[in-house]
Amino acid sequence: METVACASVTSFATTSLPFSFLSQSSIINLPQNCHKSTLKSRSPRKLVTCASSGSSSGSVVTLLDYGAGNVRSVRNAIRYLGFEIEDVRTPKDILNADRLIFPGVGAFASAMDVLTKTGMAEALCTYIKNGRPFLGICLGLQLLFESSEENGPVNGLGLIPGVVGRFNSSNDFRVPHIGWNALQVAKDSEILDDVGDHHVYFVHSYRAMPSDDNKEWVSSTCNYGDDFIASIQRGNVHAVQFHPEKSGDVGLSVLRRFLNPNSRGAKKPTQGKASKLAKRVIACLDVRTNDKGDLVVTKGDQYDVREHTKENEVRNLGKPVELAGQYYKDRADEVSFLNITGFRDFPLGDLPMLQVLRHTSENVFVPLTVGGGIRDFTDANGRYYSSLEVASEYFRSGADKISIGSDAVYAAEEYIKTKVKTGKSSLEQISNVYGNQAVVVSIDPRRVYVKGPNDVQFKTIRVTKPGPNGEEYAWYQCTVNGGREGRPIGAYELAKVVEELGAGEILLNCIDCDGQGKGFDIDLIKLISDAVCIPVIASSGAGAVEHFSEVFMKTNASAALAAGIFHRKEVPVQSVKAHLLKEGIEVRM
Ligand code: 1PR
Repeated sequence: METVACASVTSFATTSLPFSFLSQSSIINLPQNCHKSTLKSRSPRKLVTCASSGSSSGSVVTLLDYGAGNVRSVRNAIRYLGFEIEDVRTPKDILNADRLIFPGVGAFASAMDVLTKTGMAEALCTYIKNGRPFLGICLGLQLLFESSEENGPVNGLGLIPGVVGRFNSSNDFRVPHIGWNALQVAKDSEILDDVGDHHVYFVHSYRAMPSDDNKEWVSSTCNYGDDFIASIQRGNVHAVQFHPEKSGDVGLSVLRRFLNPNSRGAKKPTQGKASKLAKRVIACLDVRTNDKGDLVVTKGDQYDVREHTKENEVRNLGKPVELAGQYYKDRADEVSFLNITGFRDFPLGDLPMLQVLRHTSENVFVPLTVGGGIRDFTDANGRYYSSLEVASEYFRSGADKISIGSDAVYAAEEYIKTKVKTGKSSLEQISNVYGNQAVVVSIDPRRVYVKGPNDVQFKTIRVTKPGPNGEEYAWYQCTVNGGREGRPIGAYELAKVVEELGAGEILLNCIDCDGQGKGFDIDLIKLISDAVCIPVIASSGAGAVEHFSEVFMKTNASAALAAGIFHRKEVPVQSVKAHLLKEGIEVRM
């Protein structure tokens, strides 16, 4: 049994004197006034302390989920590690926790609002000042600081000096910062012992910066344009900007070391060589119901997913949950599910797809994206569902990002016509509530050759390989409904507009290349990845490991996605990564 010293502390944030609190292992001084970052004095204030024997329920962890978004992944990871979860319902539950995890989700201002109104903010401050075992994740780290510029300035809990600011998207650094990056460990913090030189998964647009005022807190930094704070630790109080629950086995070990300090084993020897943001390799599962009614992973040739046989059945390449689990083991950096008939079937009626997400997220600890059918919908009974409700259900079922196809095309067309941001499109609504890092726009363009650059009103490019009639130019026409209908908008125009409307990432397919195995459409990927400041995922056409190095060397793509070669087991994810590493392209191993 652990012995916990608890401190009864007088009110928070009213005087400018700093005070101290006792933790299990140390006395920590904190600035008492949350808004005075200039405080330098560290003279300890008298505390009334009482010894208590705590942590009788060793396998229970208290989770602070204030209902703003998806914390399913954190729950799944905790359960996977063999711990039970007790949810915080009242501020008292925080004060009584033996071990508290706070996976902050959503926007800074709304989180602070909820915490303040419910009395949780005060309880959190008391809990943390008492040095009780705490792990904040992502926004759960940022909220500990004095304030944030996100839709602000907005005051935070004020426990750590510093302001949370937005990444600067100049200097070629794409915002949001999405992907697997390296840590520079500043001080021994047992929960990071297995991270070593491995990559961990980040997804955020705001970050806290290290300074003289907060250096006692900083346990690691990460470089993305600037050095920002990747984790903090003082005594039992930990917080991480990255997502341990999405960082594969390394991330699970961070959680394990926090949850079970008594079993912290020896530091594992460092094997990785992480130094910067890695290029991502993504496995994509196109999912649909086949003619027998089973949900299967399928794969098309230029979006045609039917076998060319007498039966003309839907090609069946396996079961979604099994394949996703396999790709996780193979070290895919993300897994995407595209519900390819979502445009005609209402996804909330498509419960098997939600089940797929629920089951996958129980054992797959890398980011999961789901797309297909995200739009407003009125069912047969006249019940209206907003796209936000559809997306929320996907998030609740375990998705980390949702991907919008057809509906984003309609929204972009409308915006180009009216020049008015209504805030009502699915893209805007979901991005406003969940943040743009949670919204991918999937583009399904088809190459259209033209003779000259001015033959169409859309952006054309000089193609590397001329068209069938010797055409030297092409534009990329967006399609909807799984490539069935061409629209009067180009991929370039769409990409620019959806970035403005709140997309955090672009999944760039190409119908011409899909399933062909002849390589990515480098012309298209270069065009789009040079046009926007958000990350672009190159998709369609991978047939060999060399196609991955080609796309990363010749374009600014942040990730490359493939389907057919992985499903048919022609090229395993690991071989792609080994090849990229050999070519000097940093990947997560
Ligand atoms: O329009 O919001 O309902 O979303 C539908 C989603 O389903 C879109 O993301 C769209 O790309 C996808 N989709 C629709 N029909 C198909 C089809 O194949 N008939 N799949 C489809 C698109 C494209 C890729 C594929 C790569 C890599 N799949 O993601 O996985 O091309 O394949 P490869 O490596 O084998 O070449 P909405």
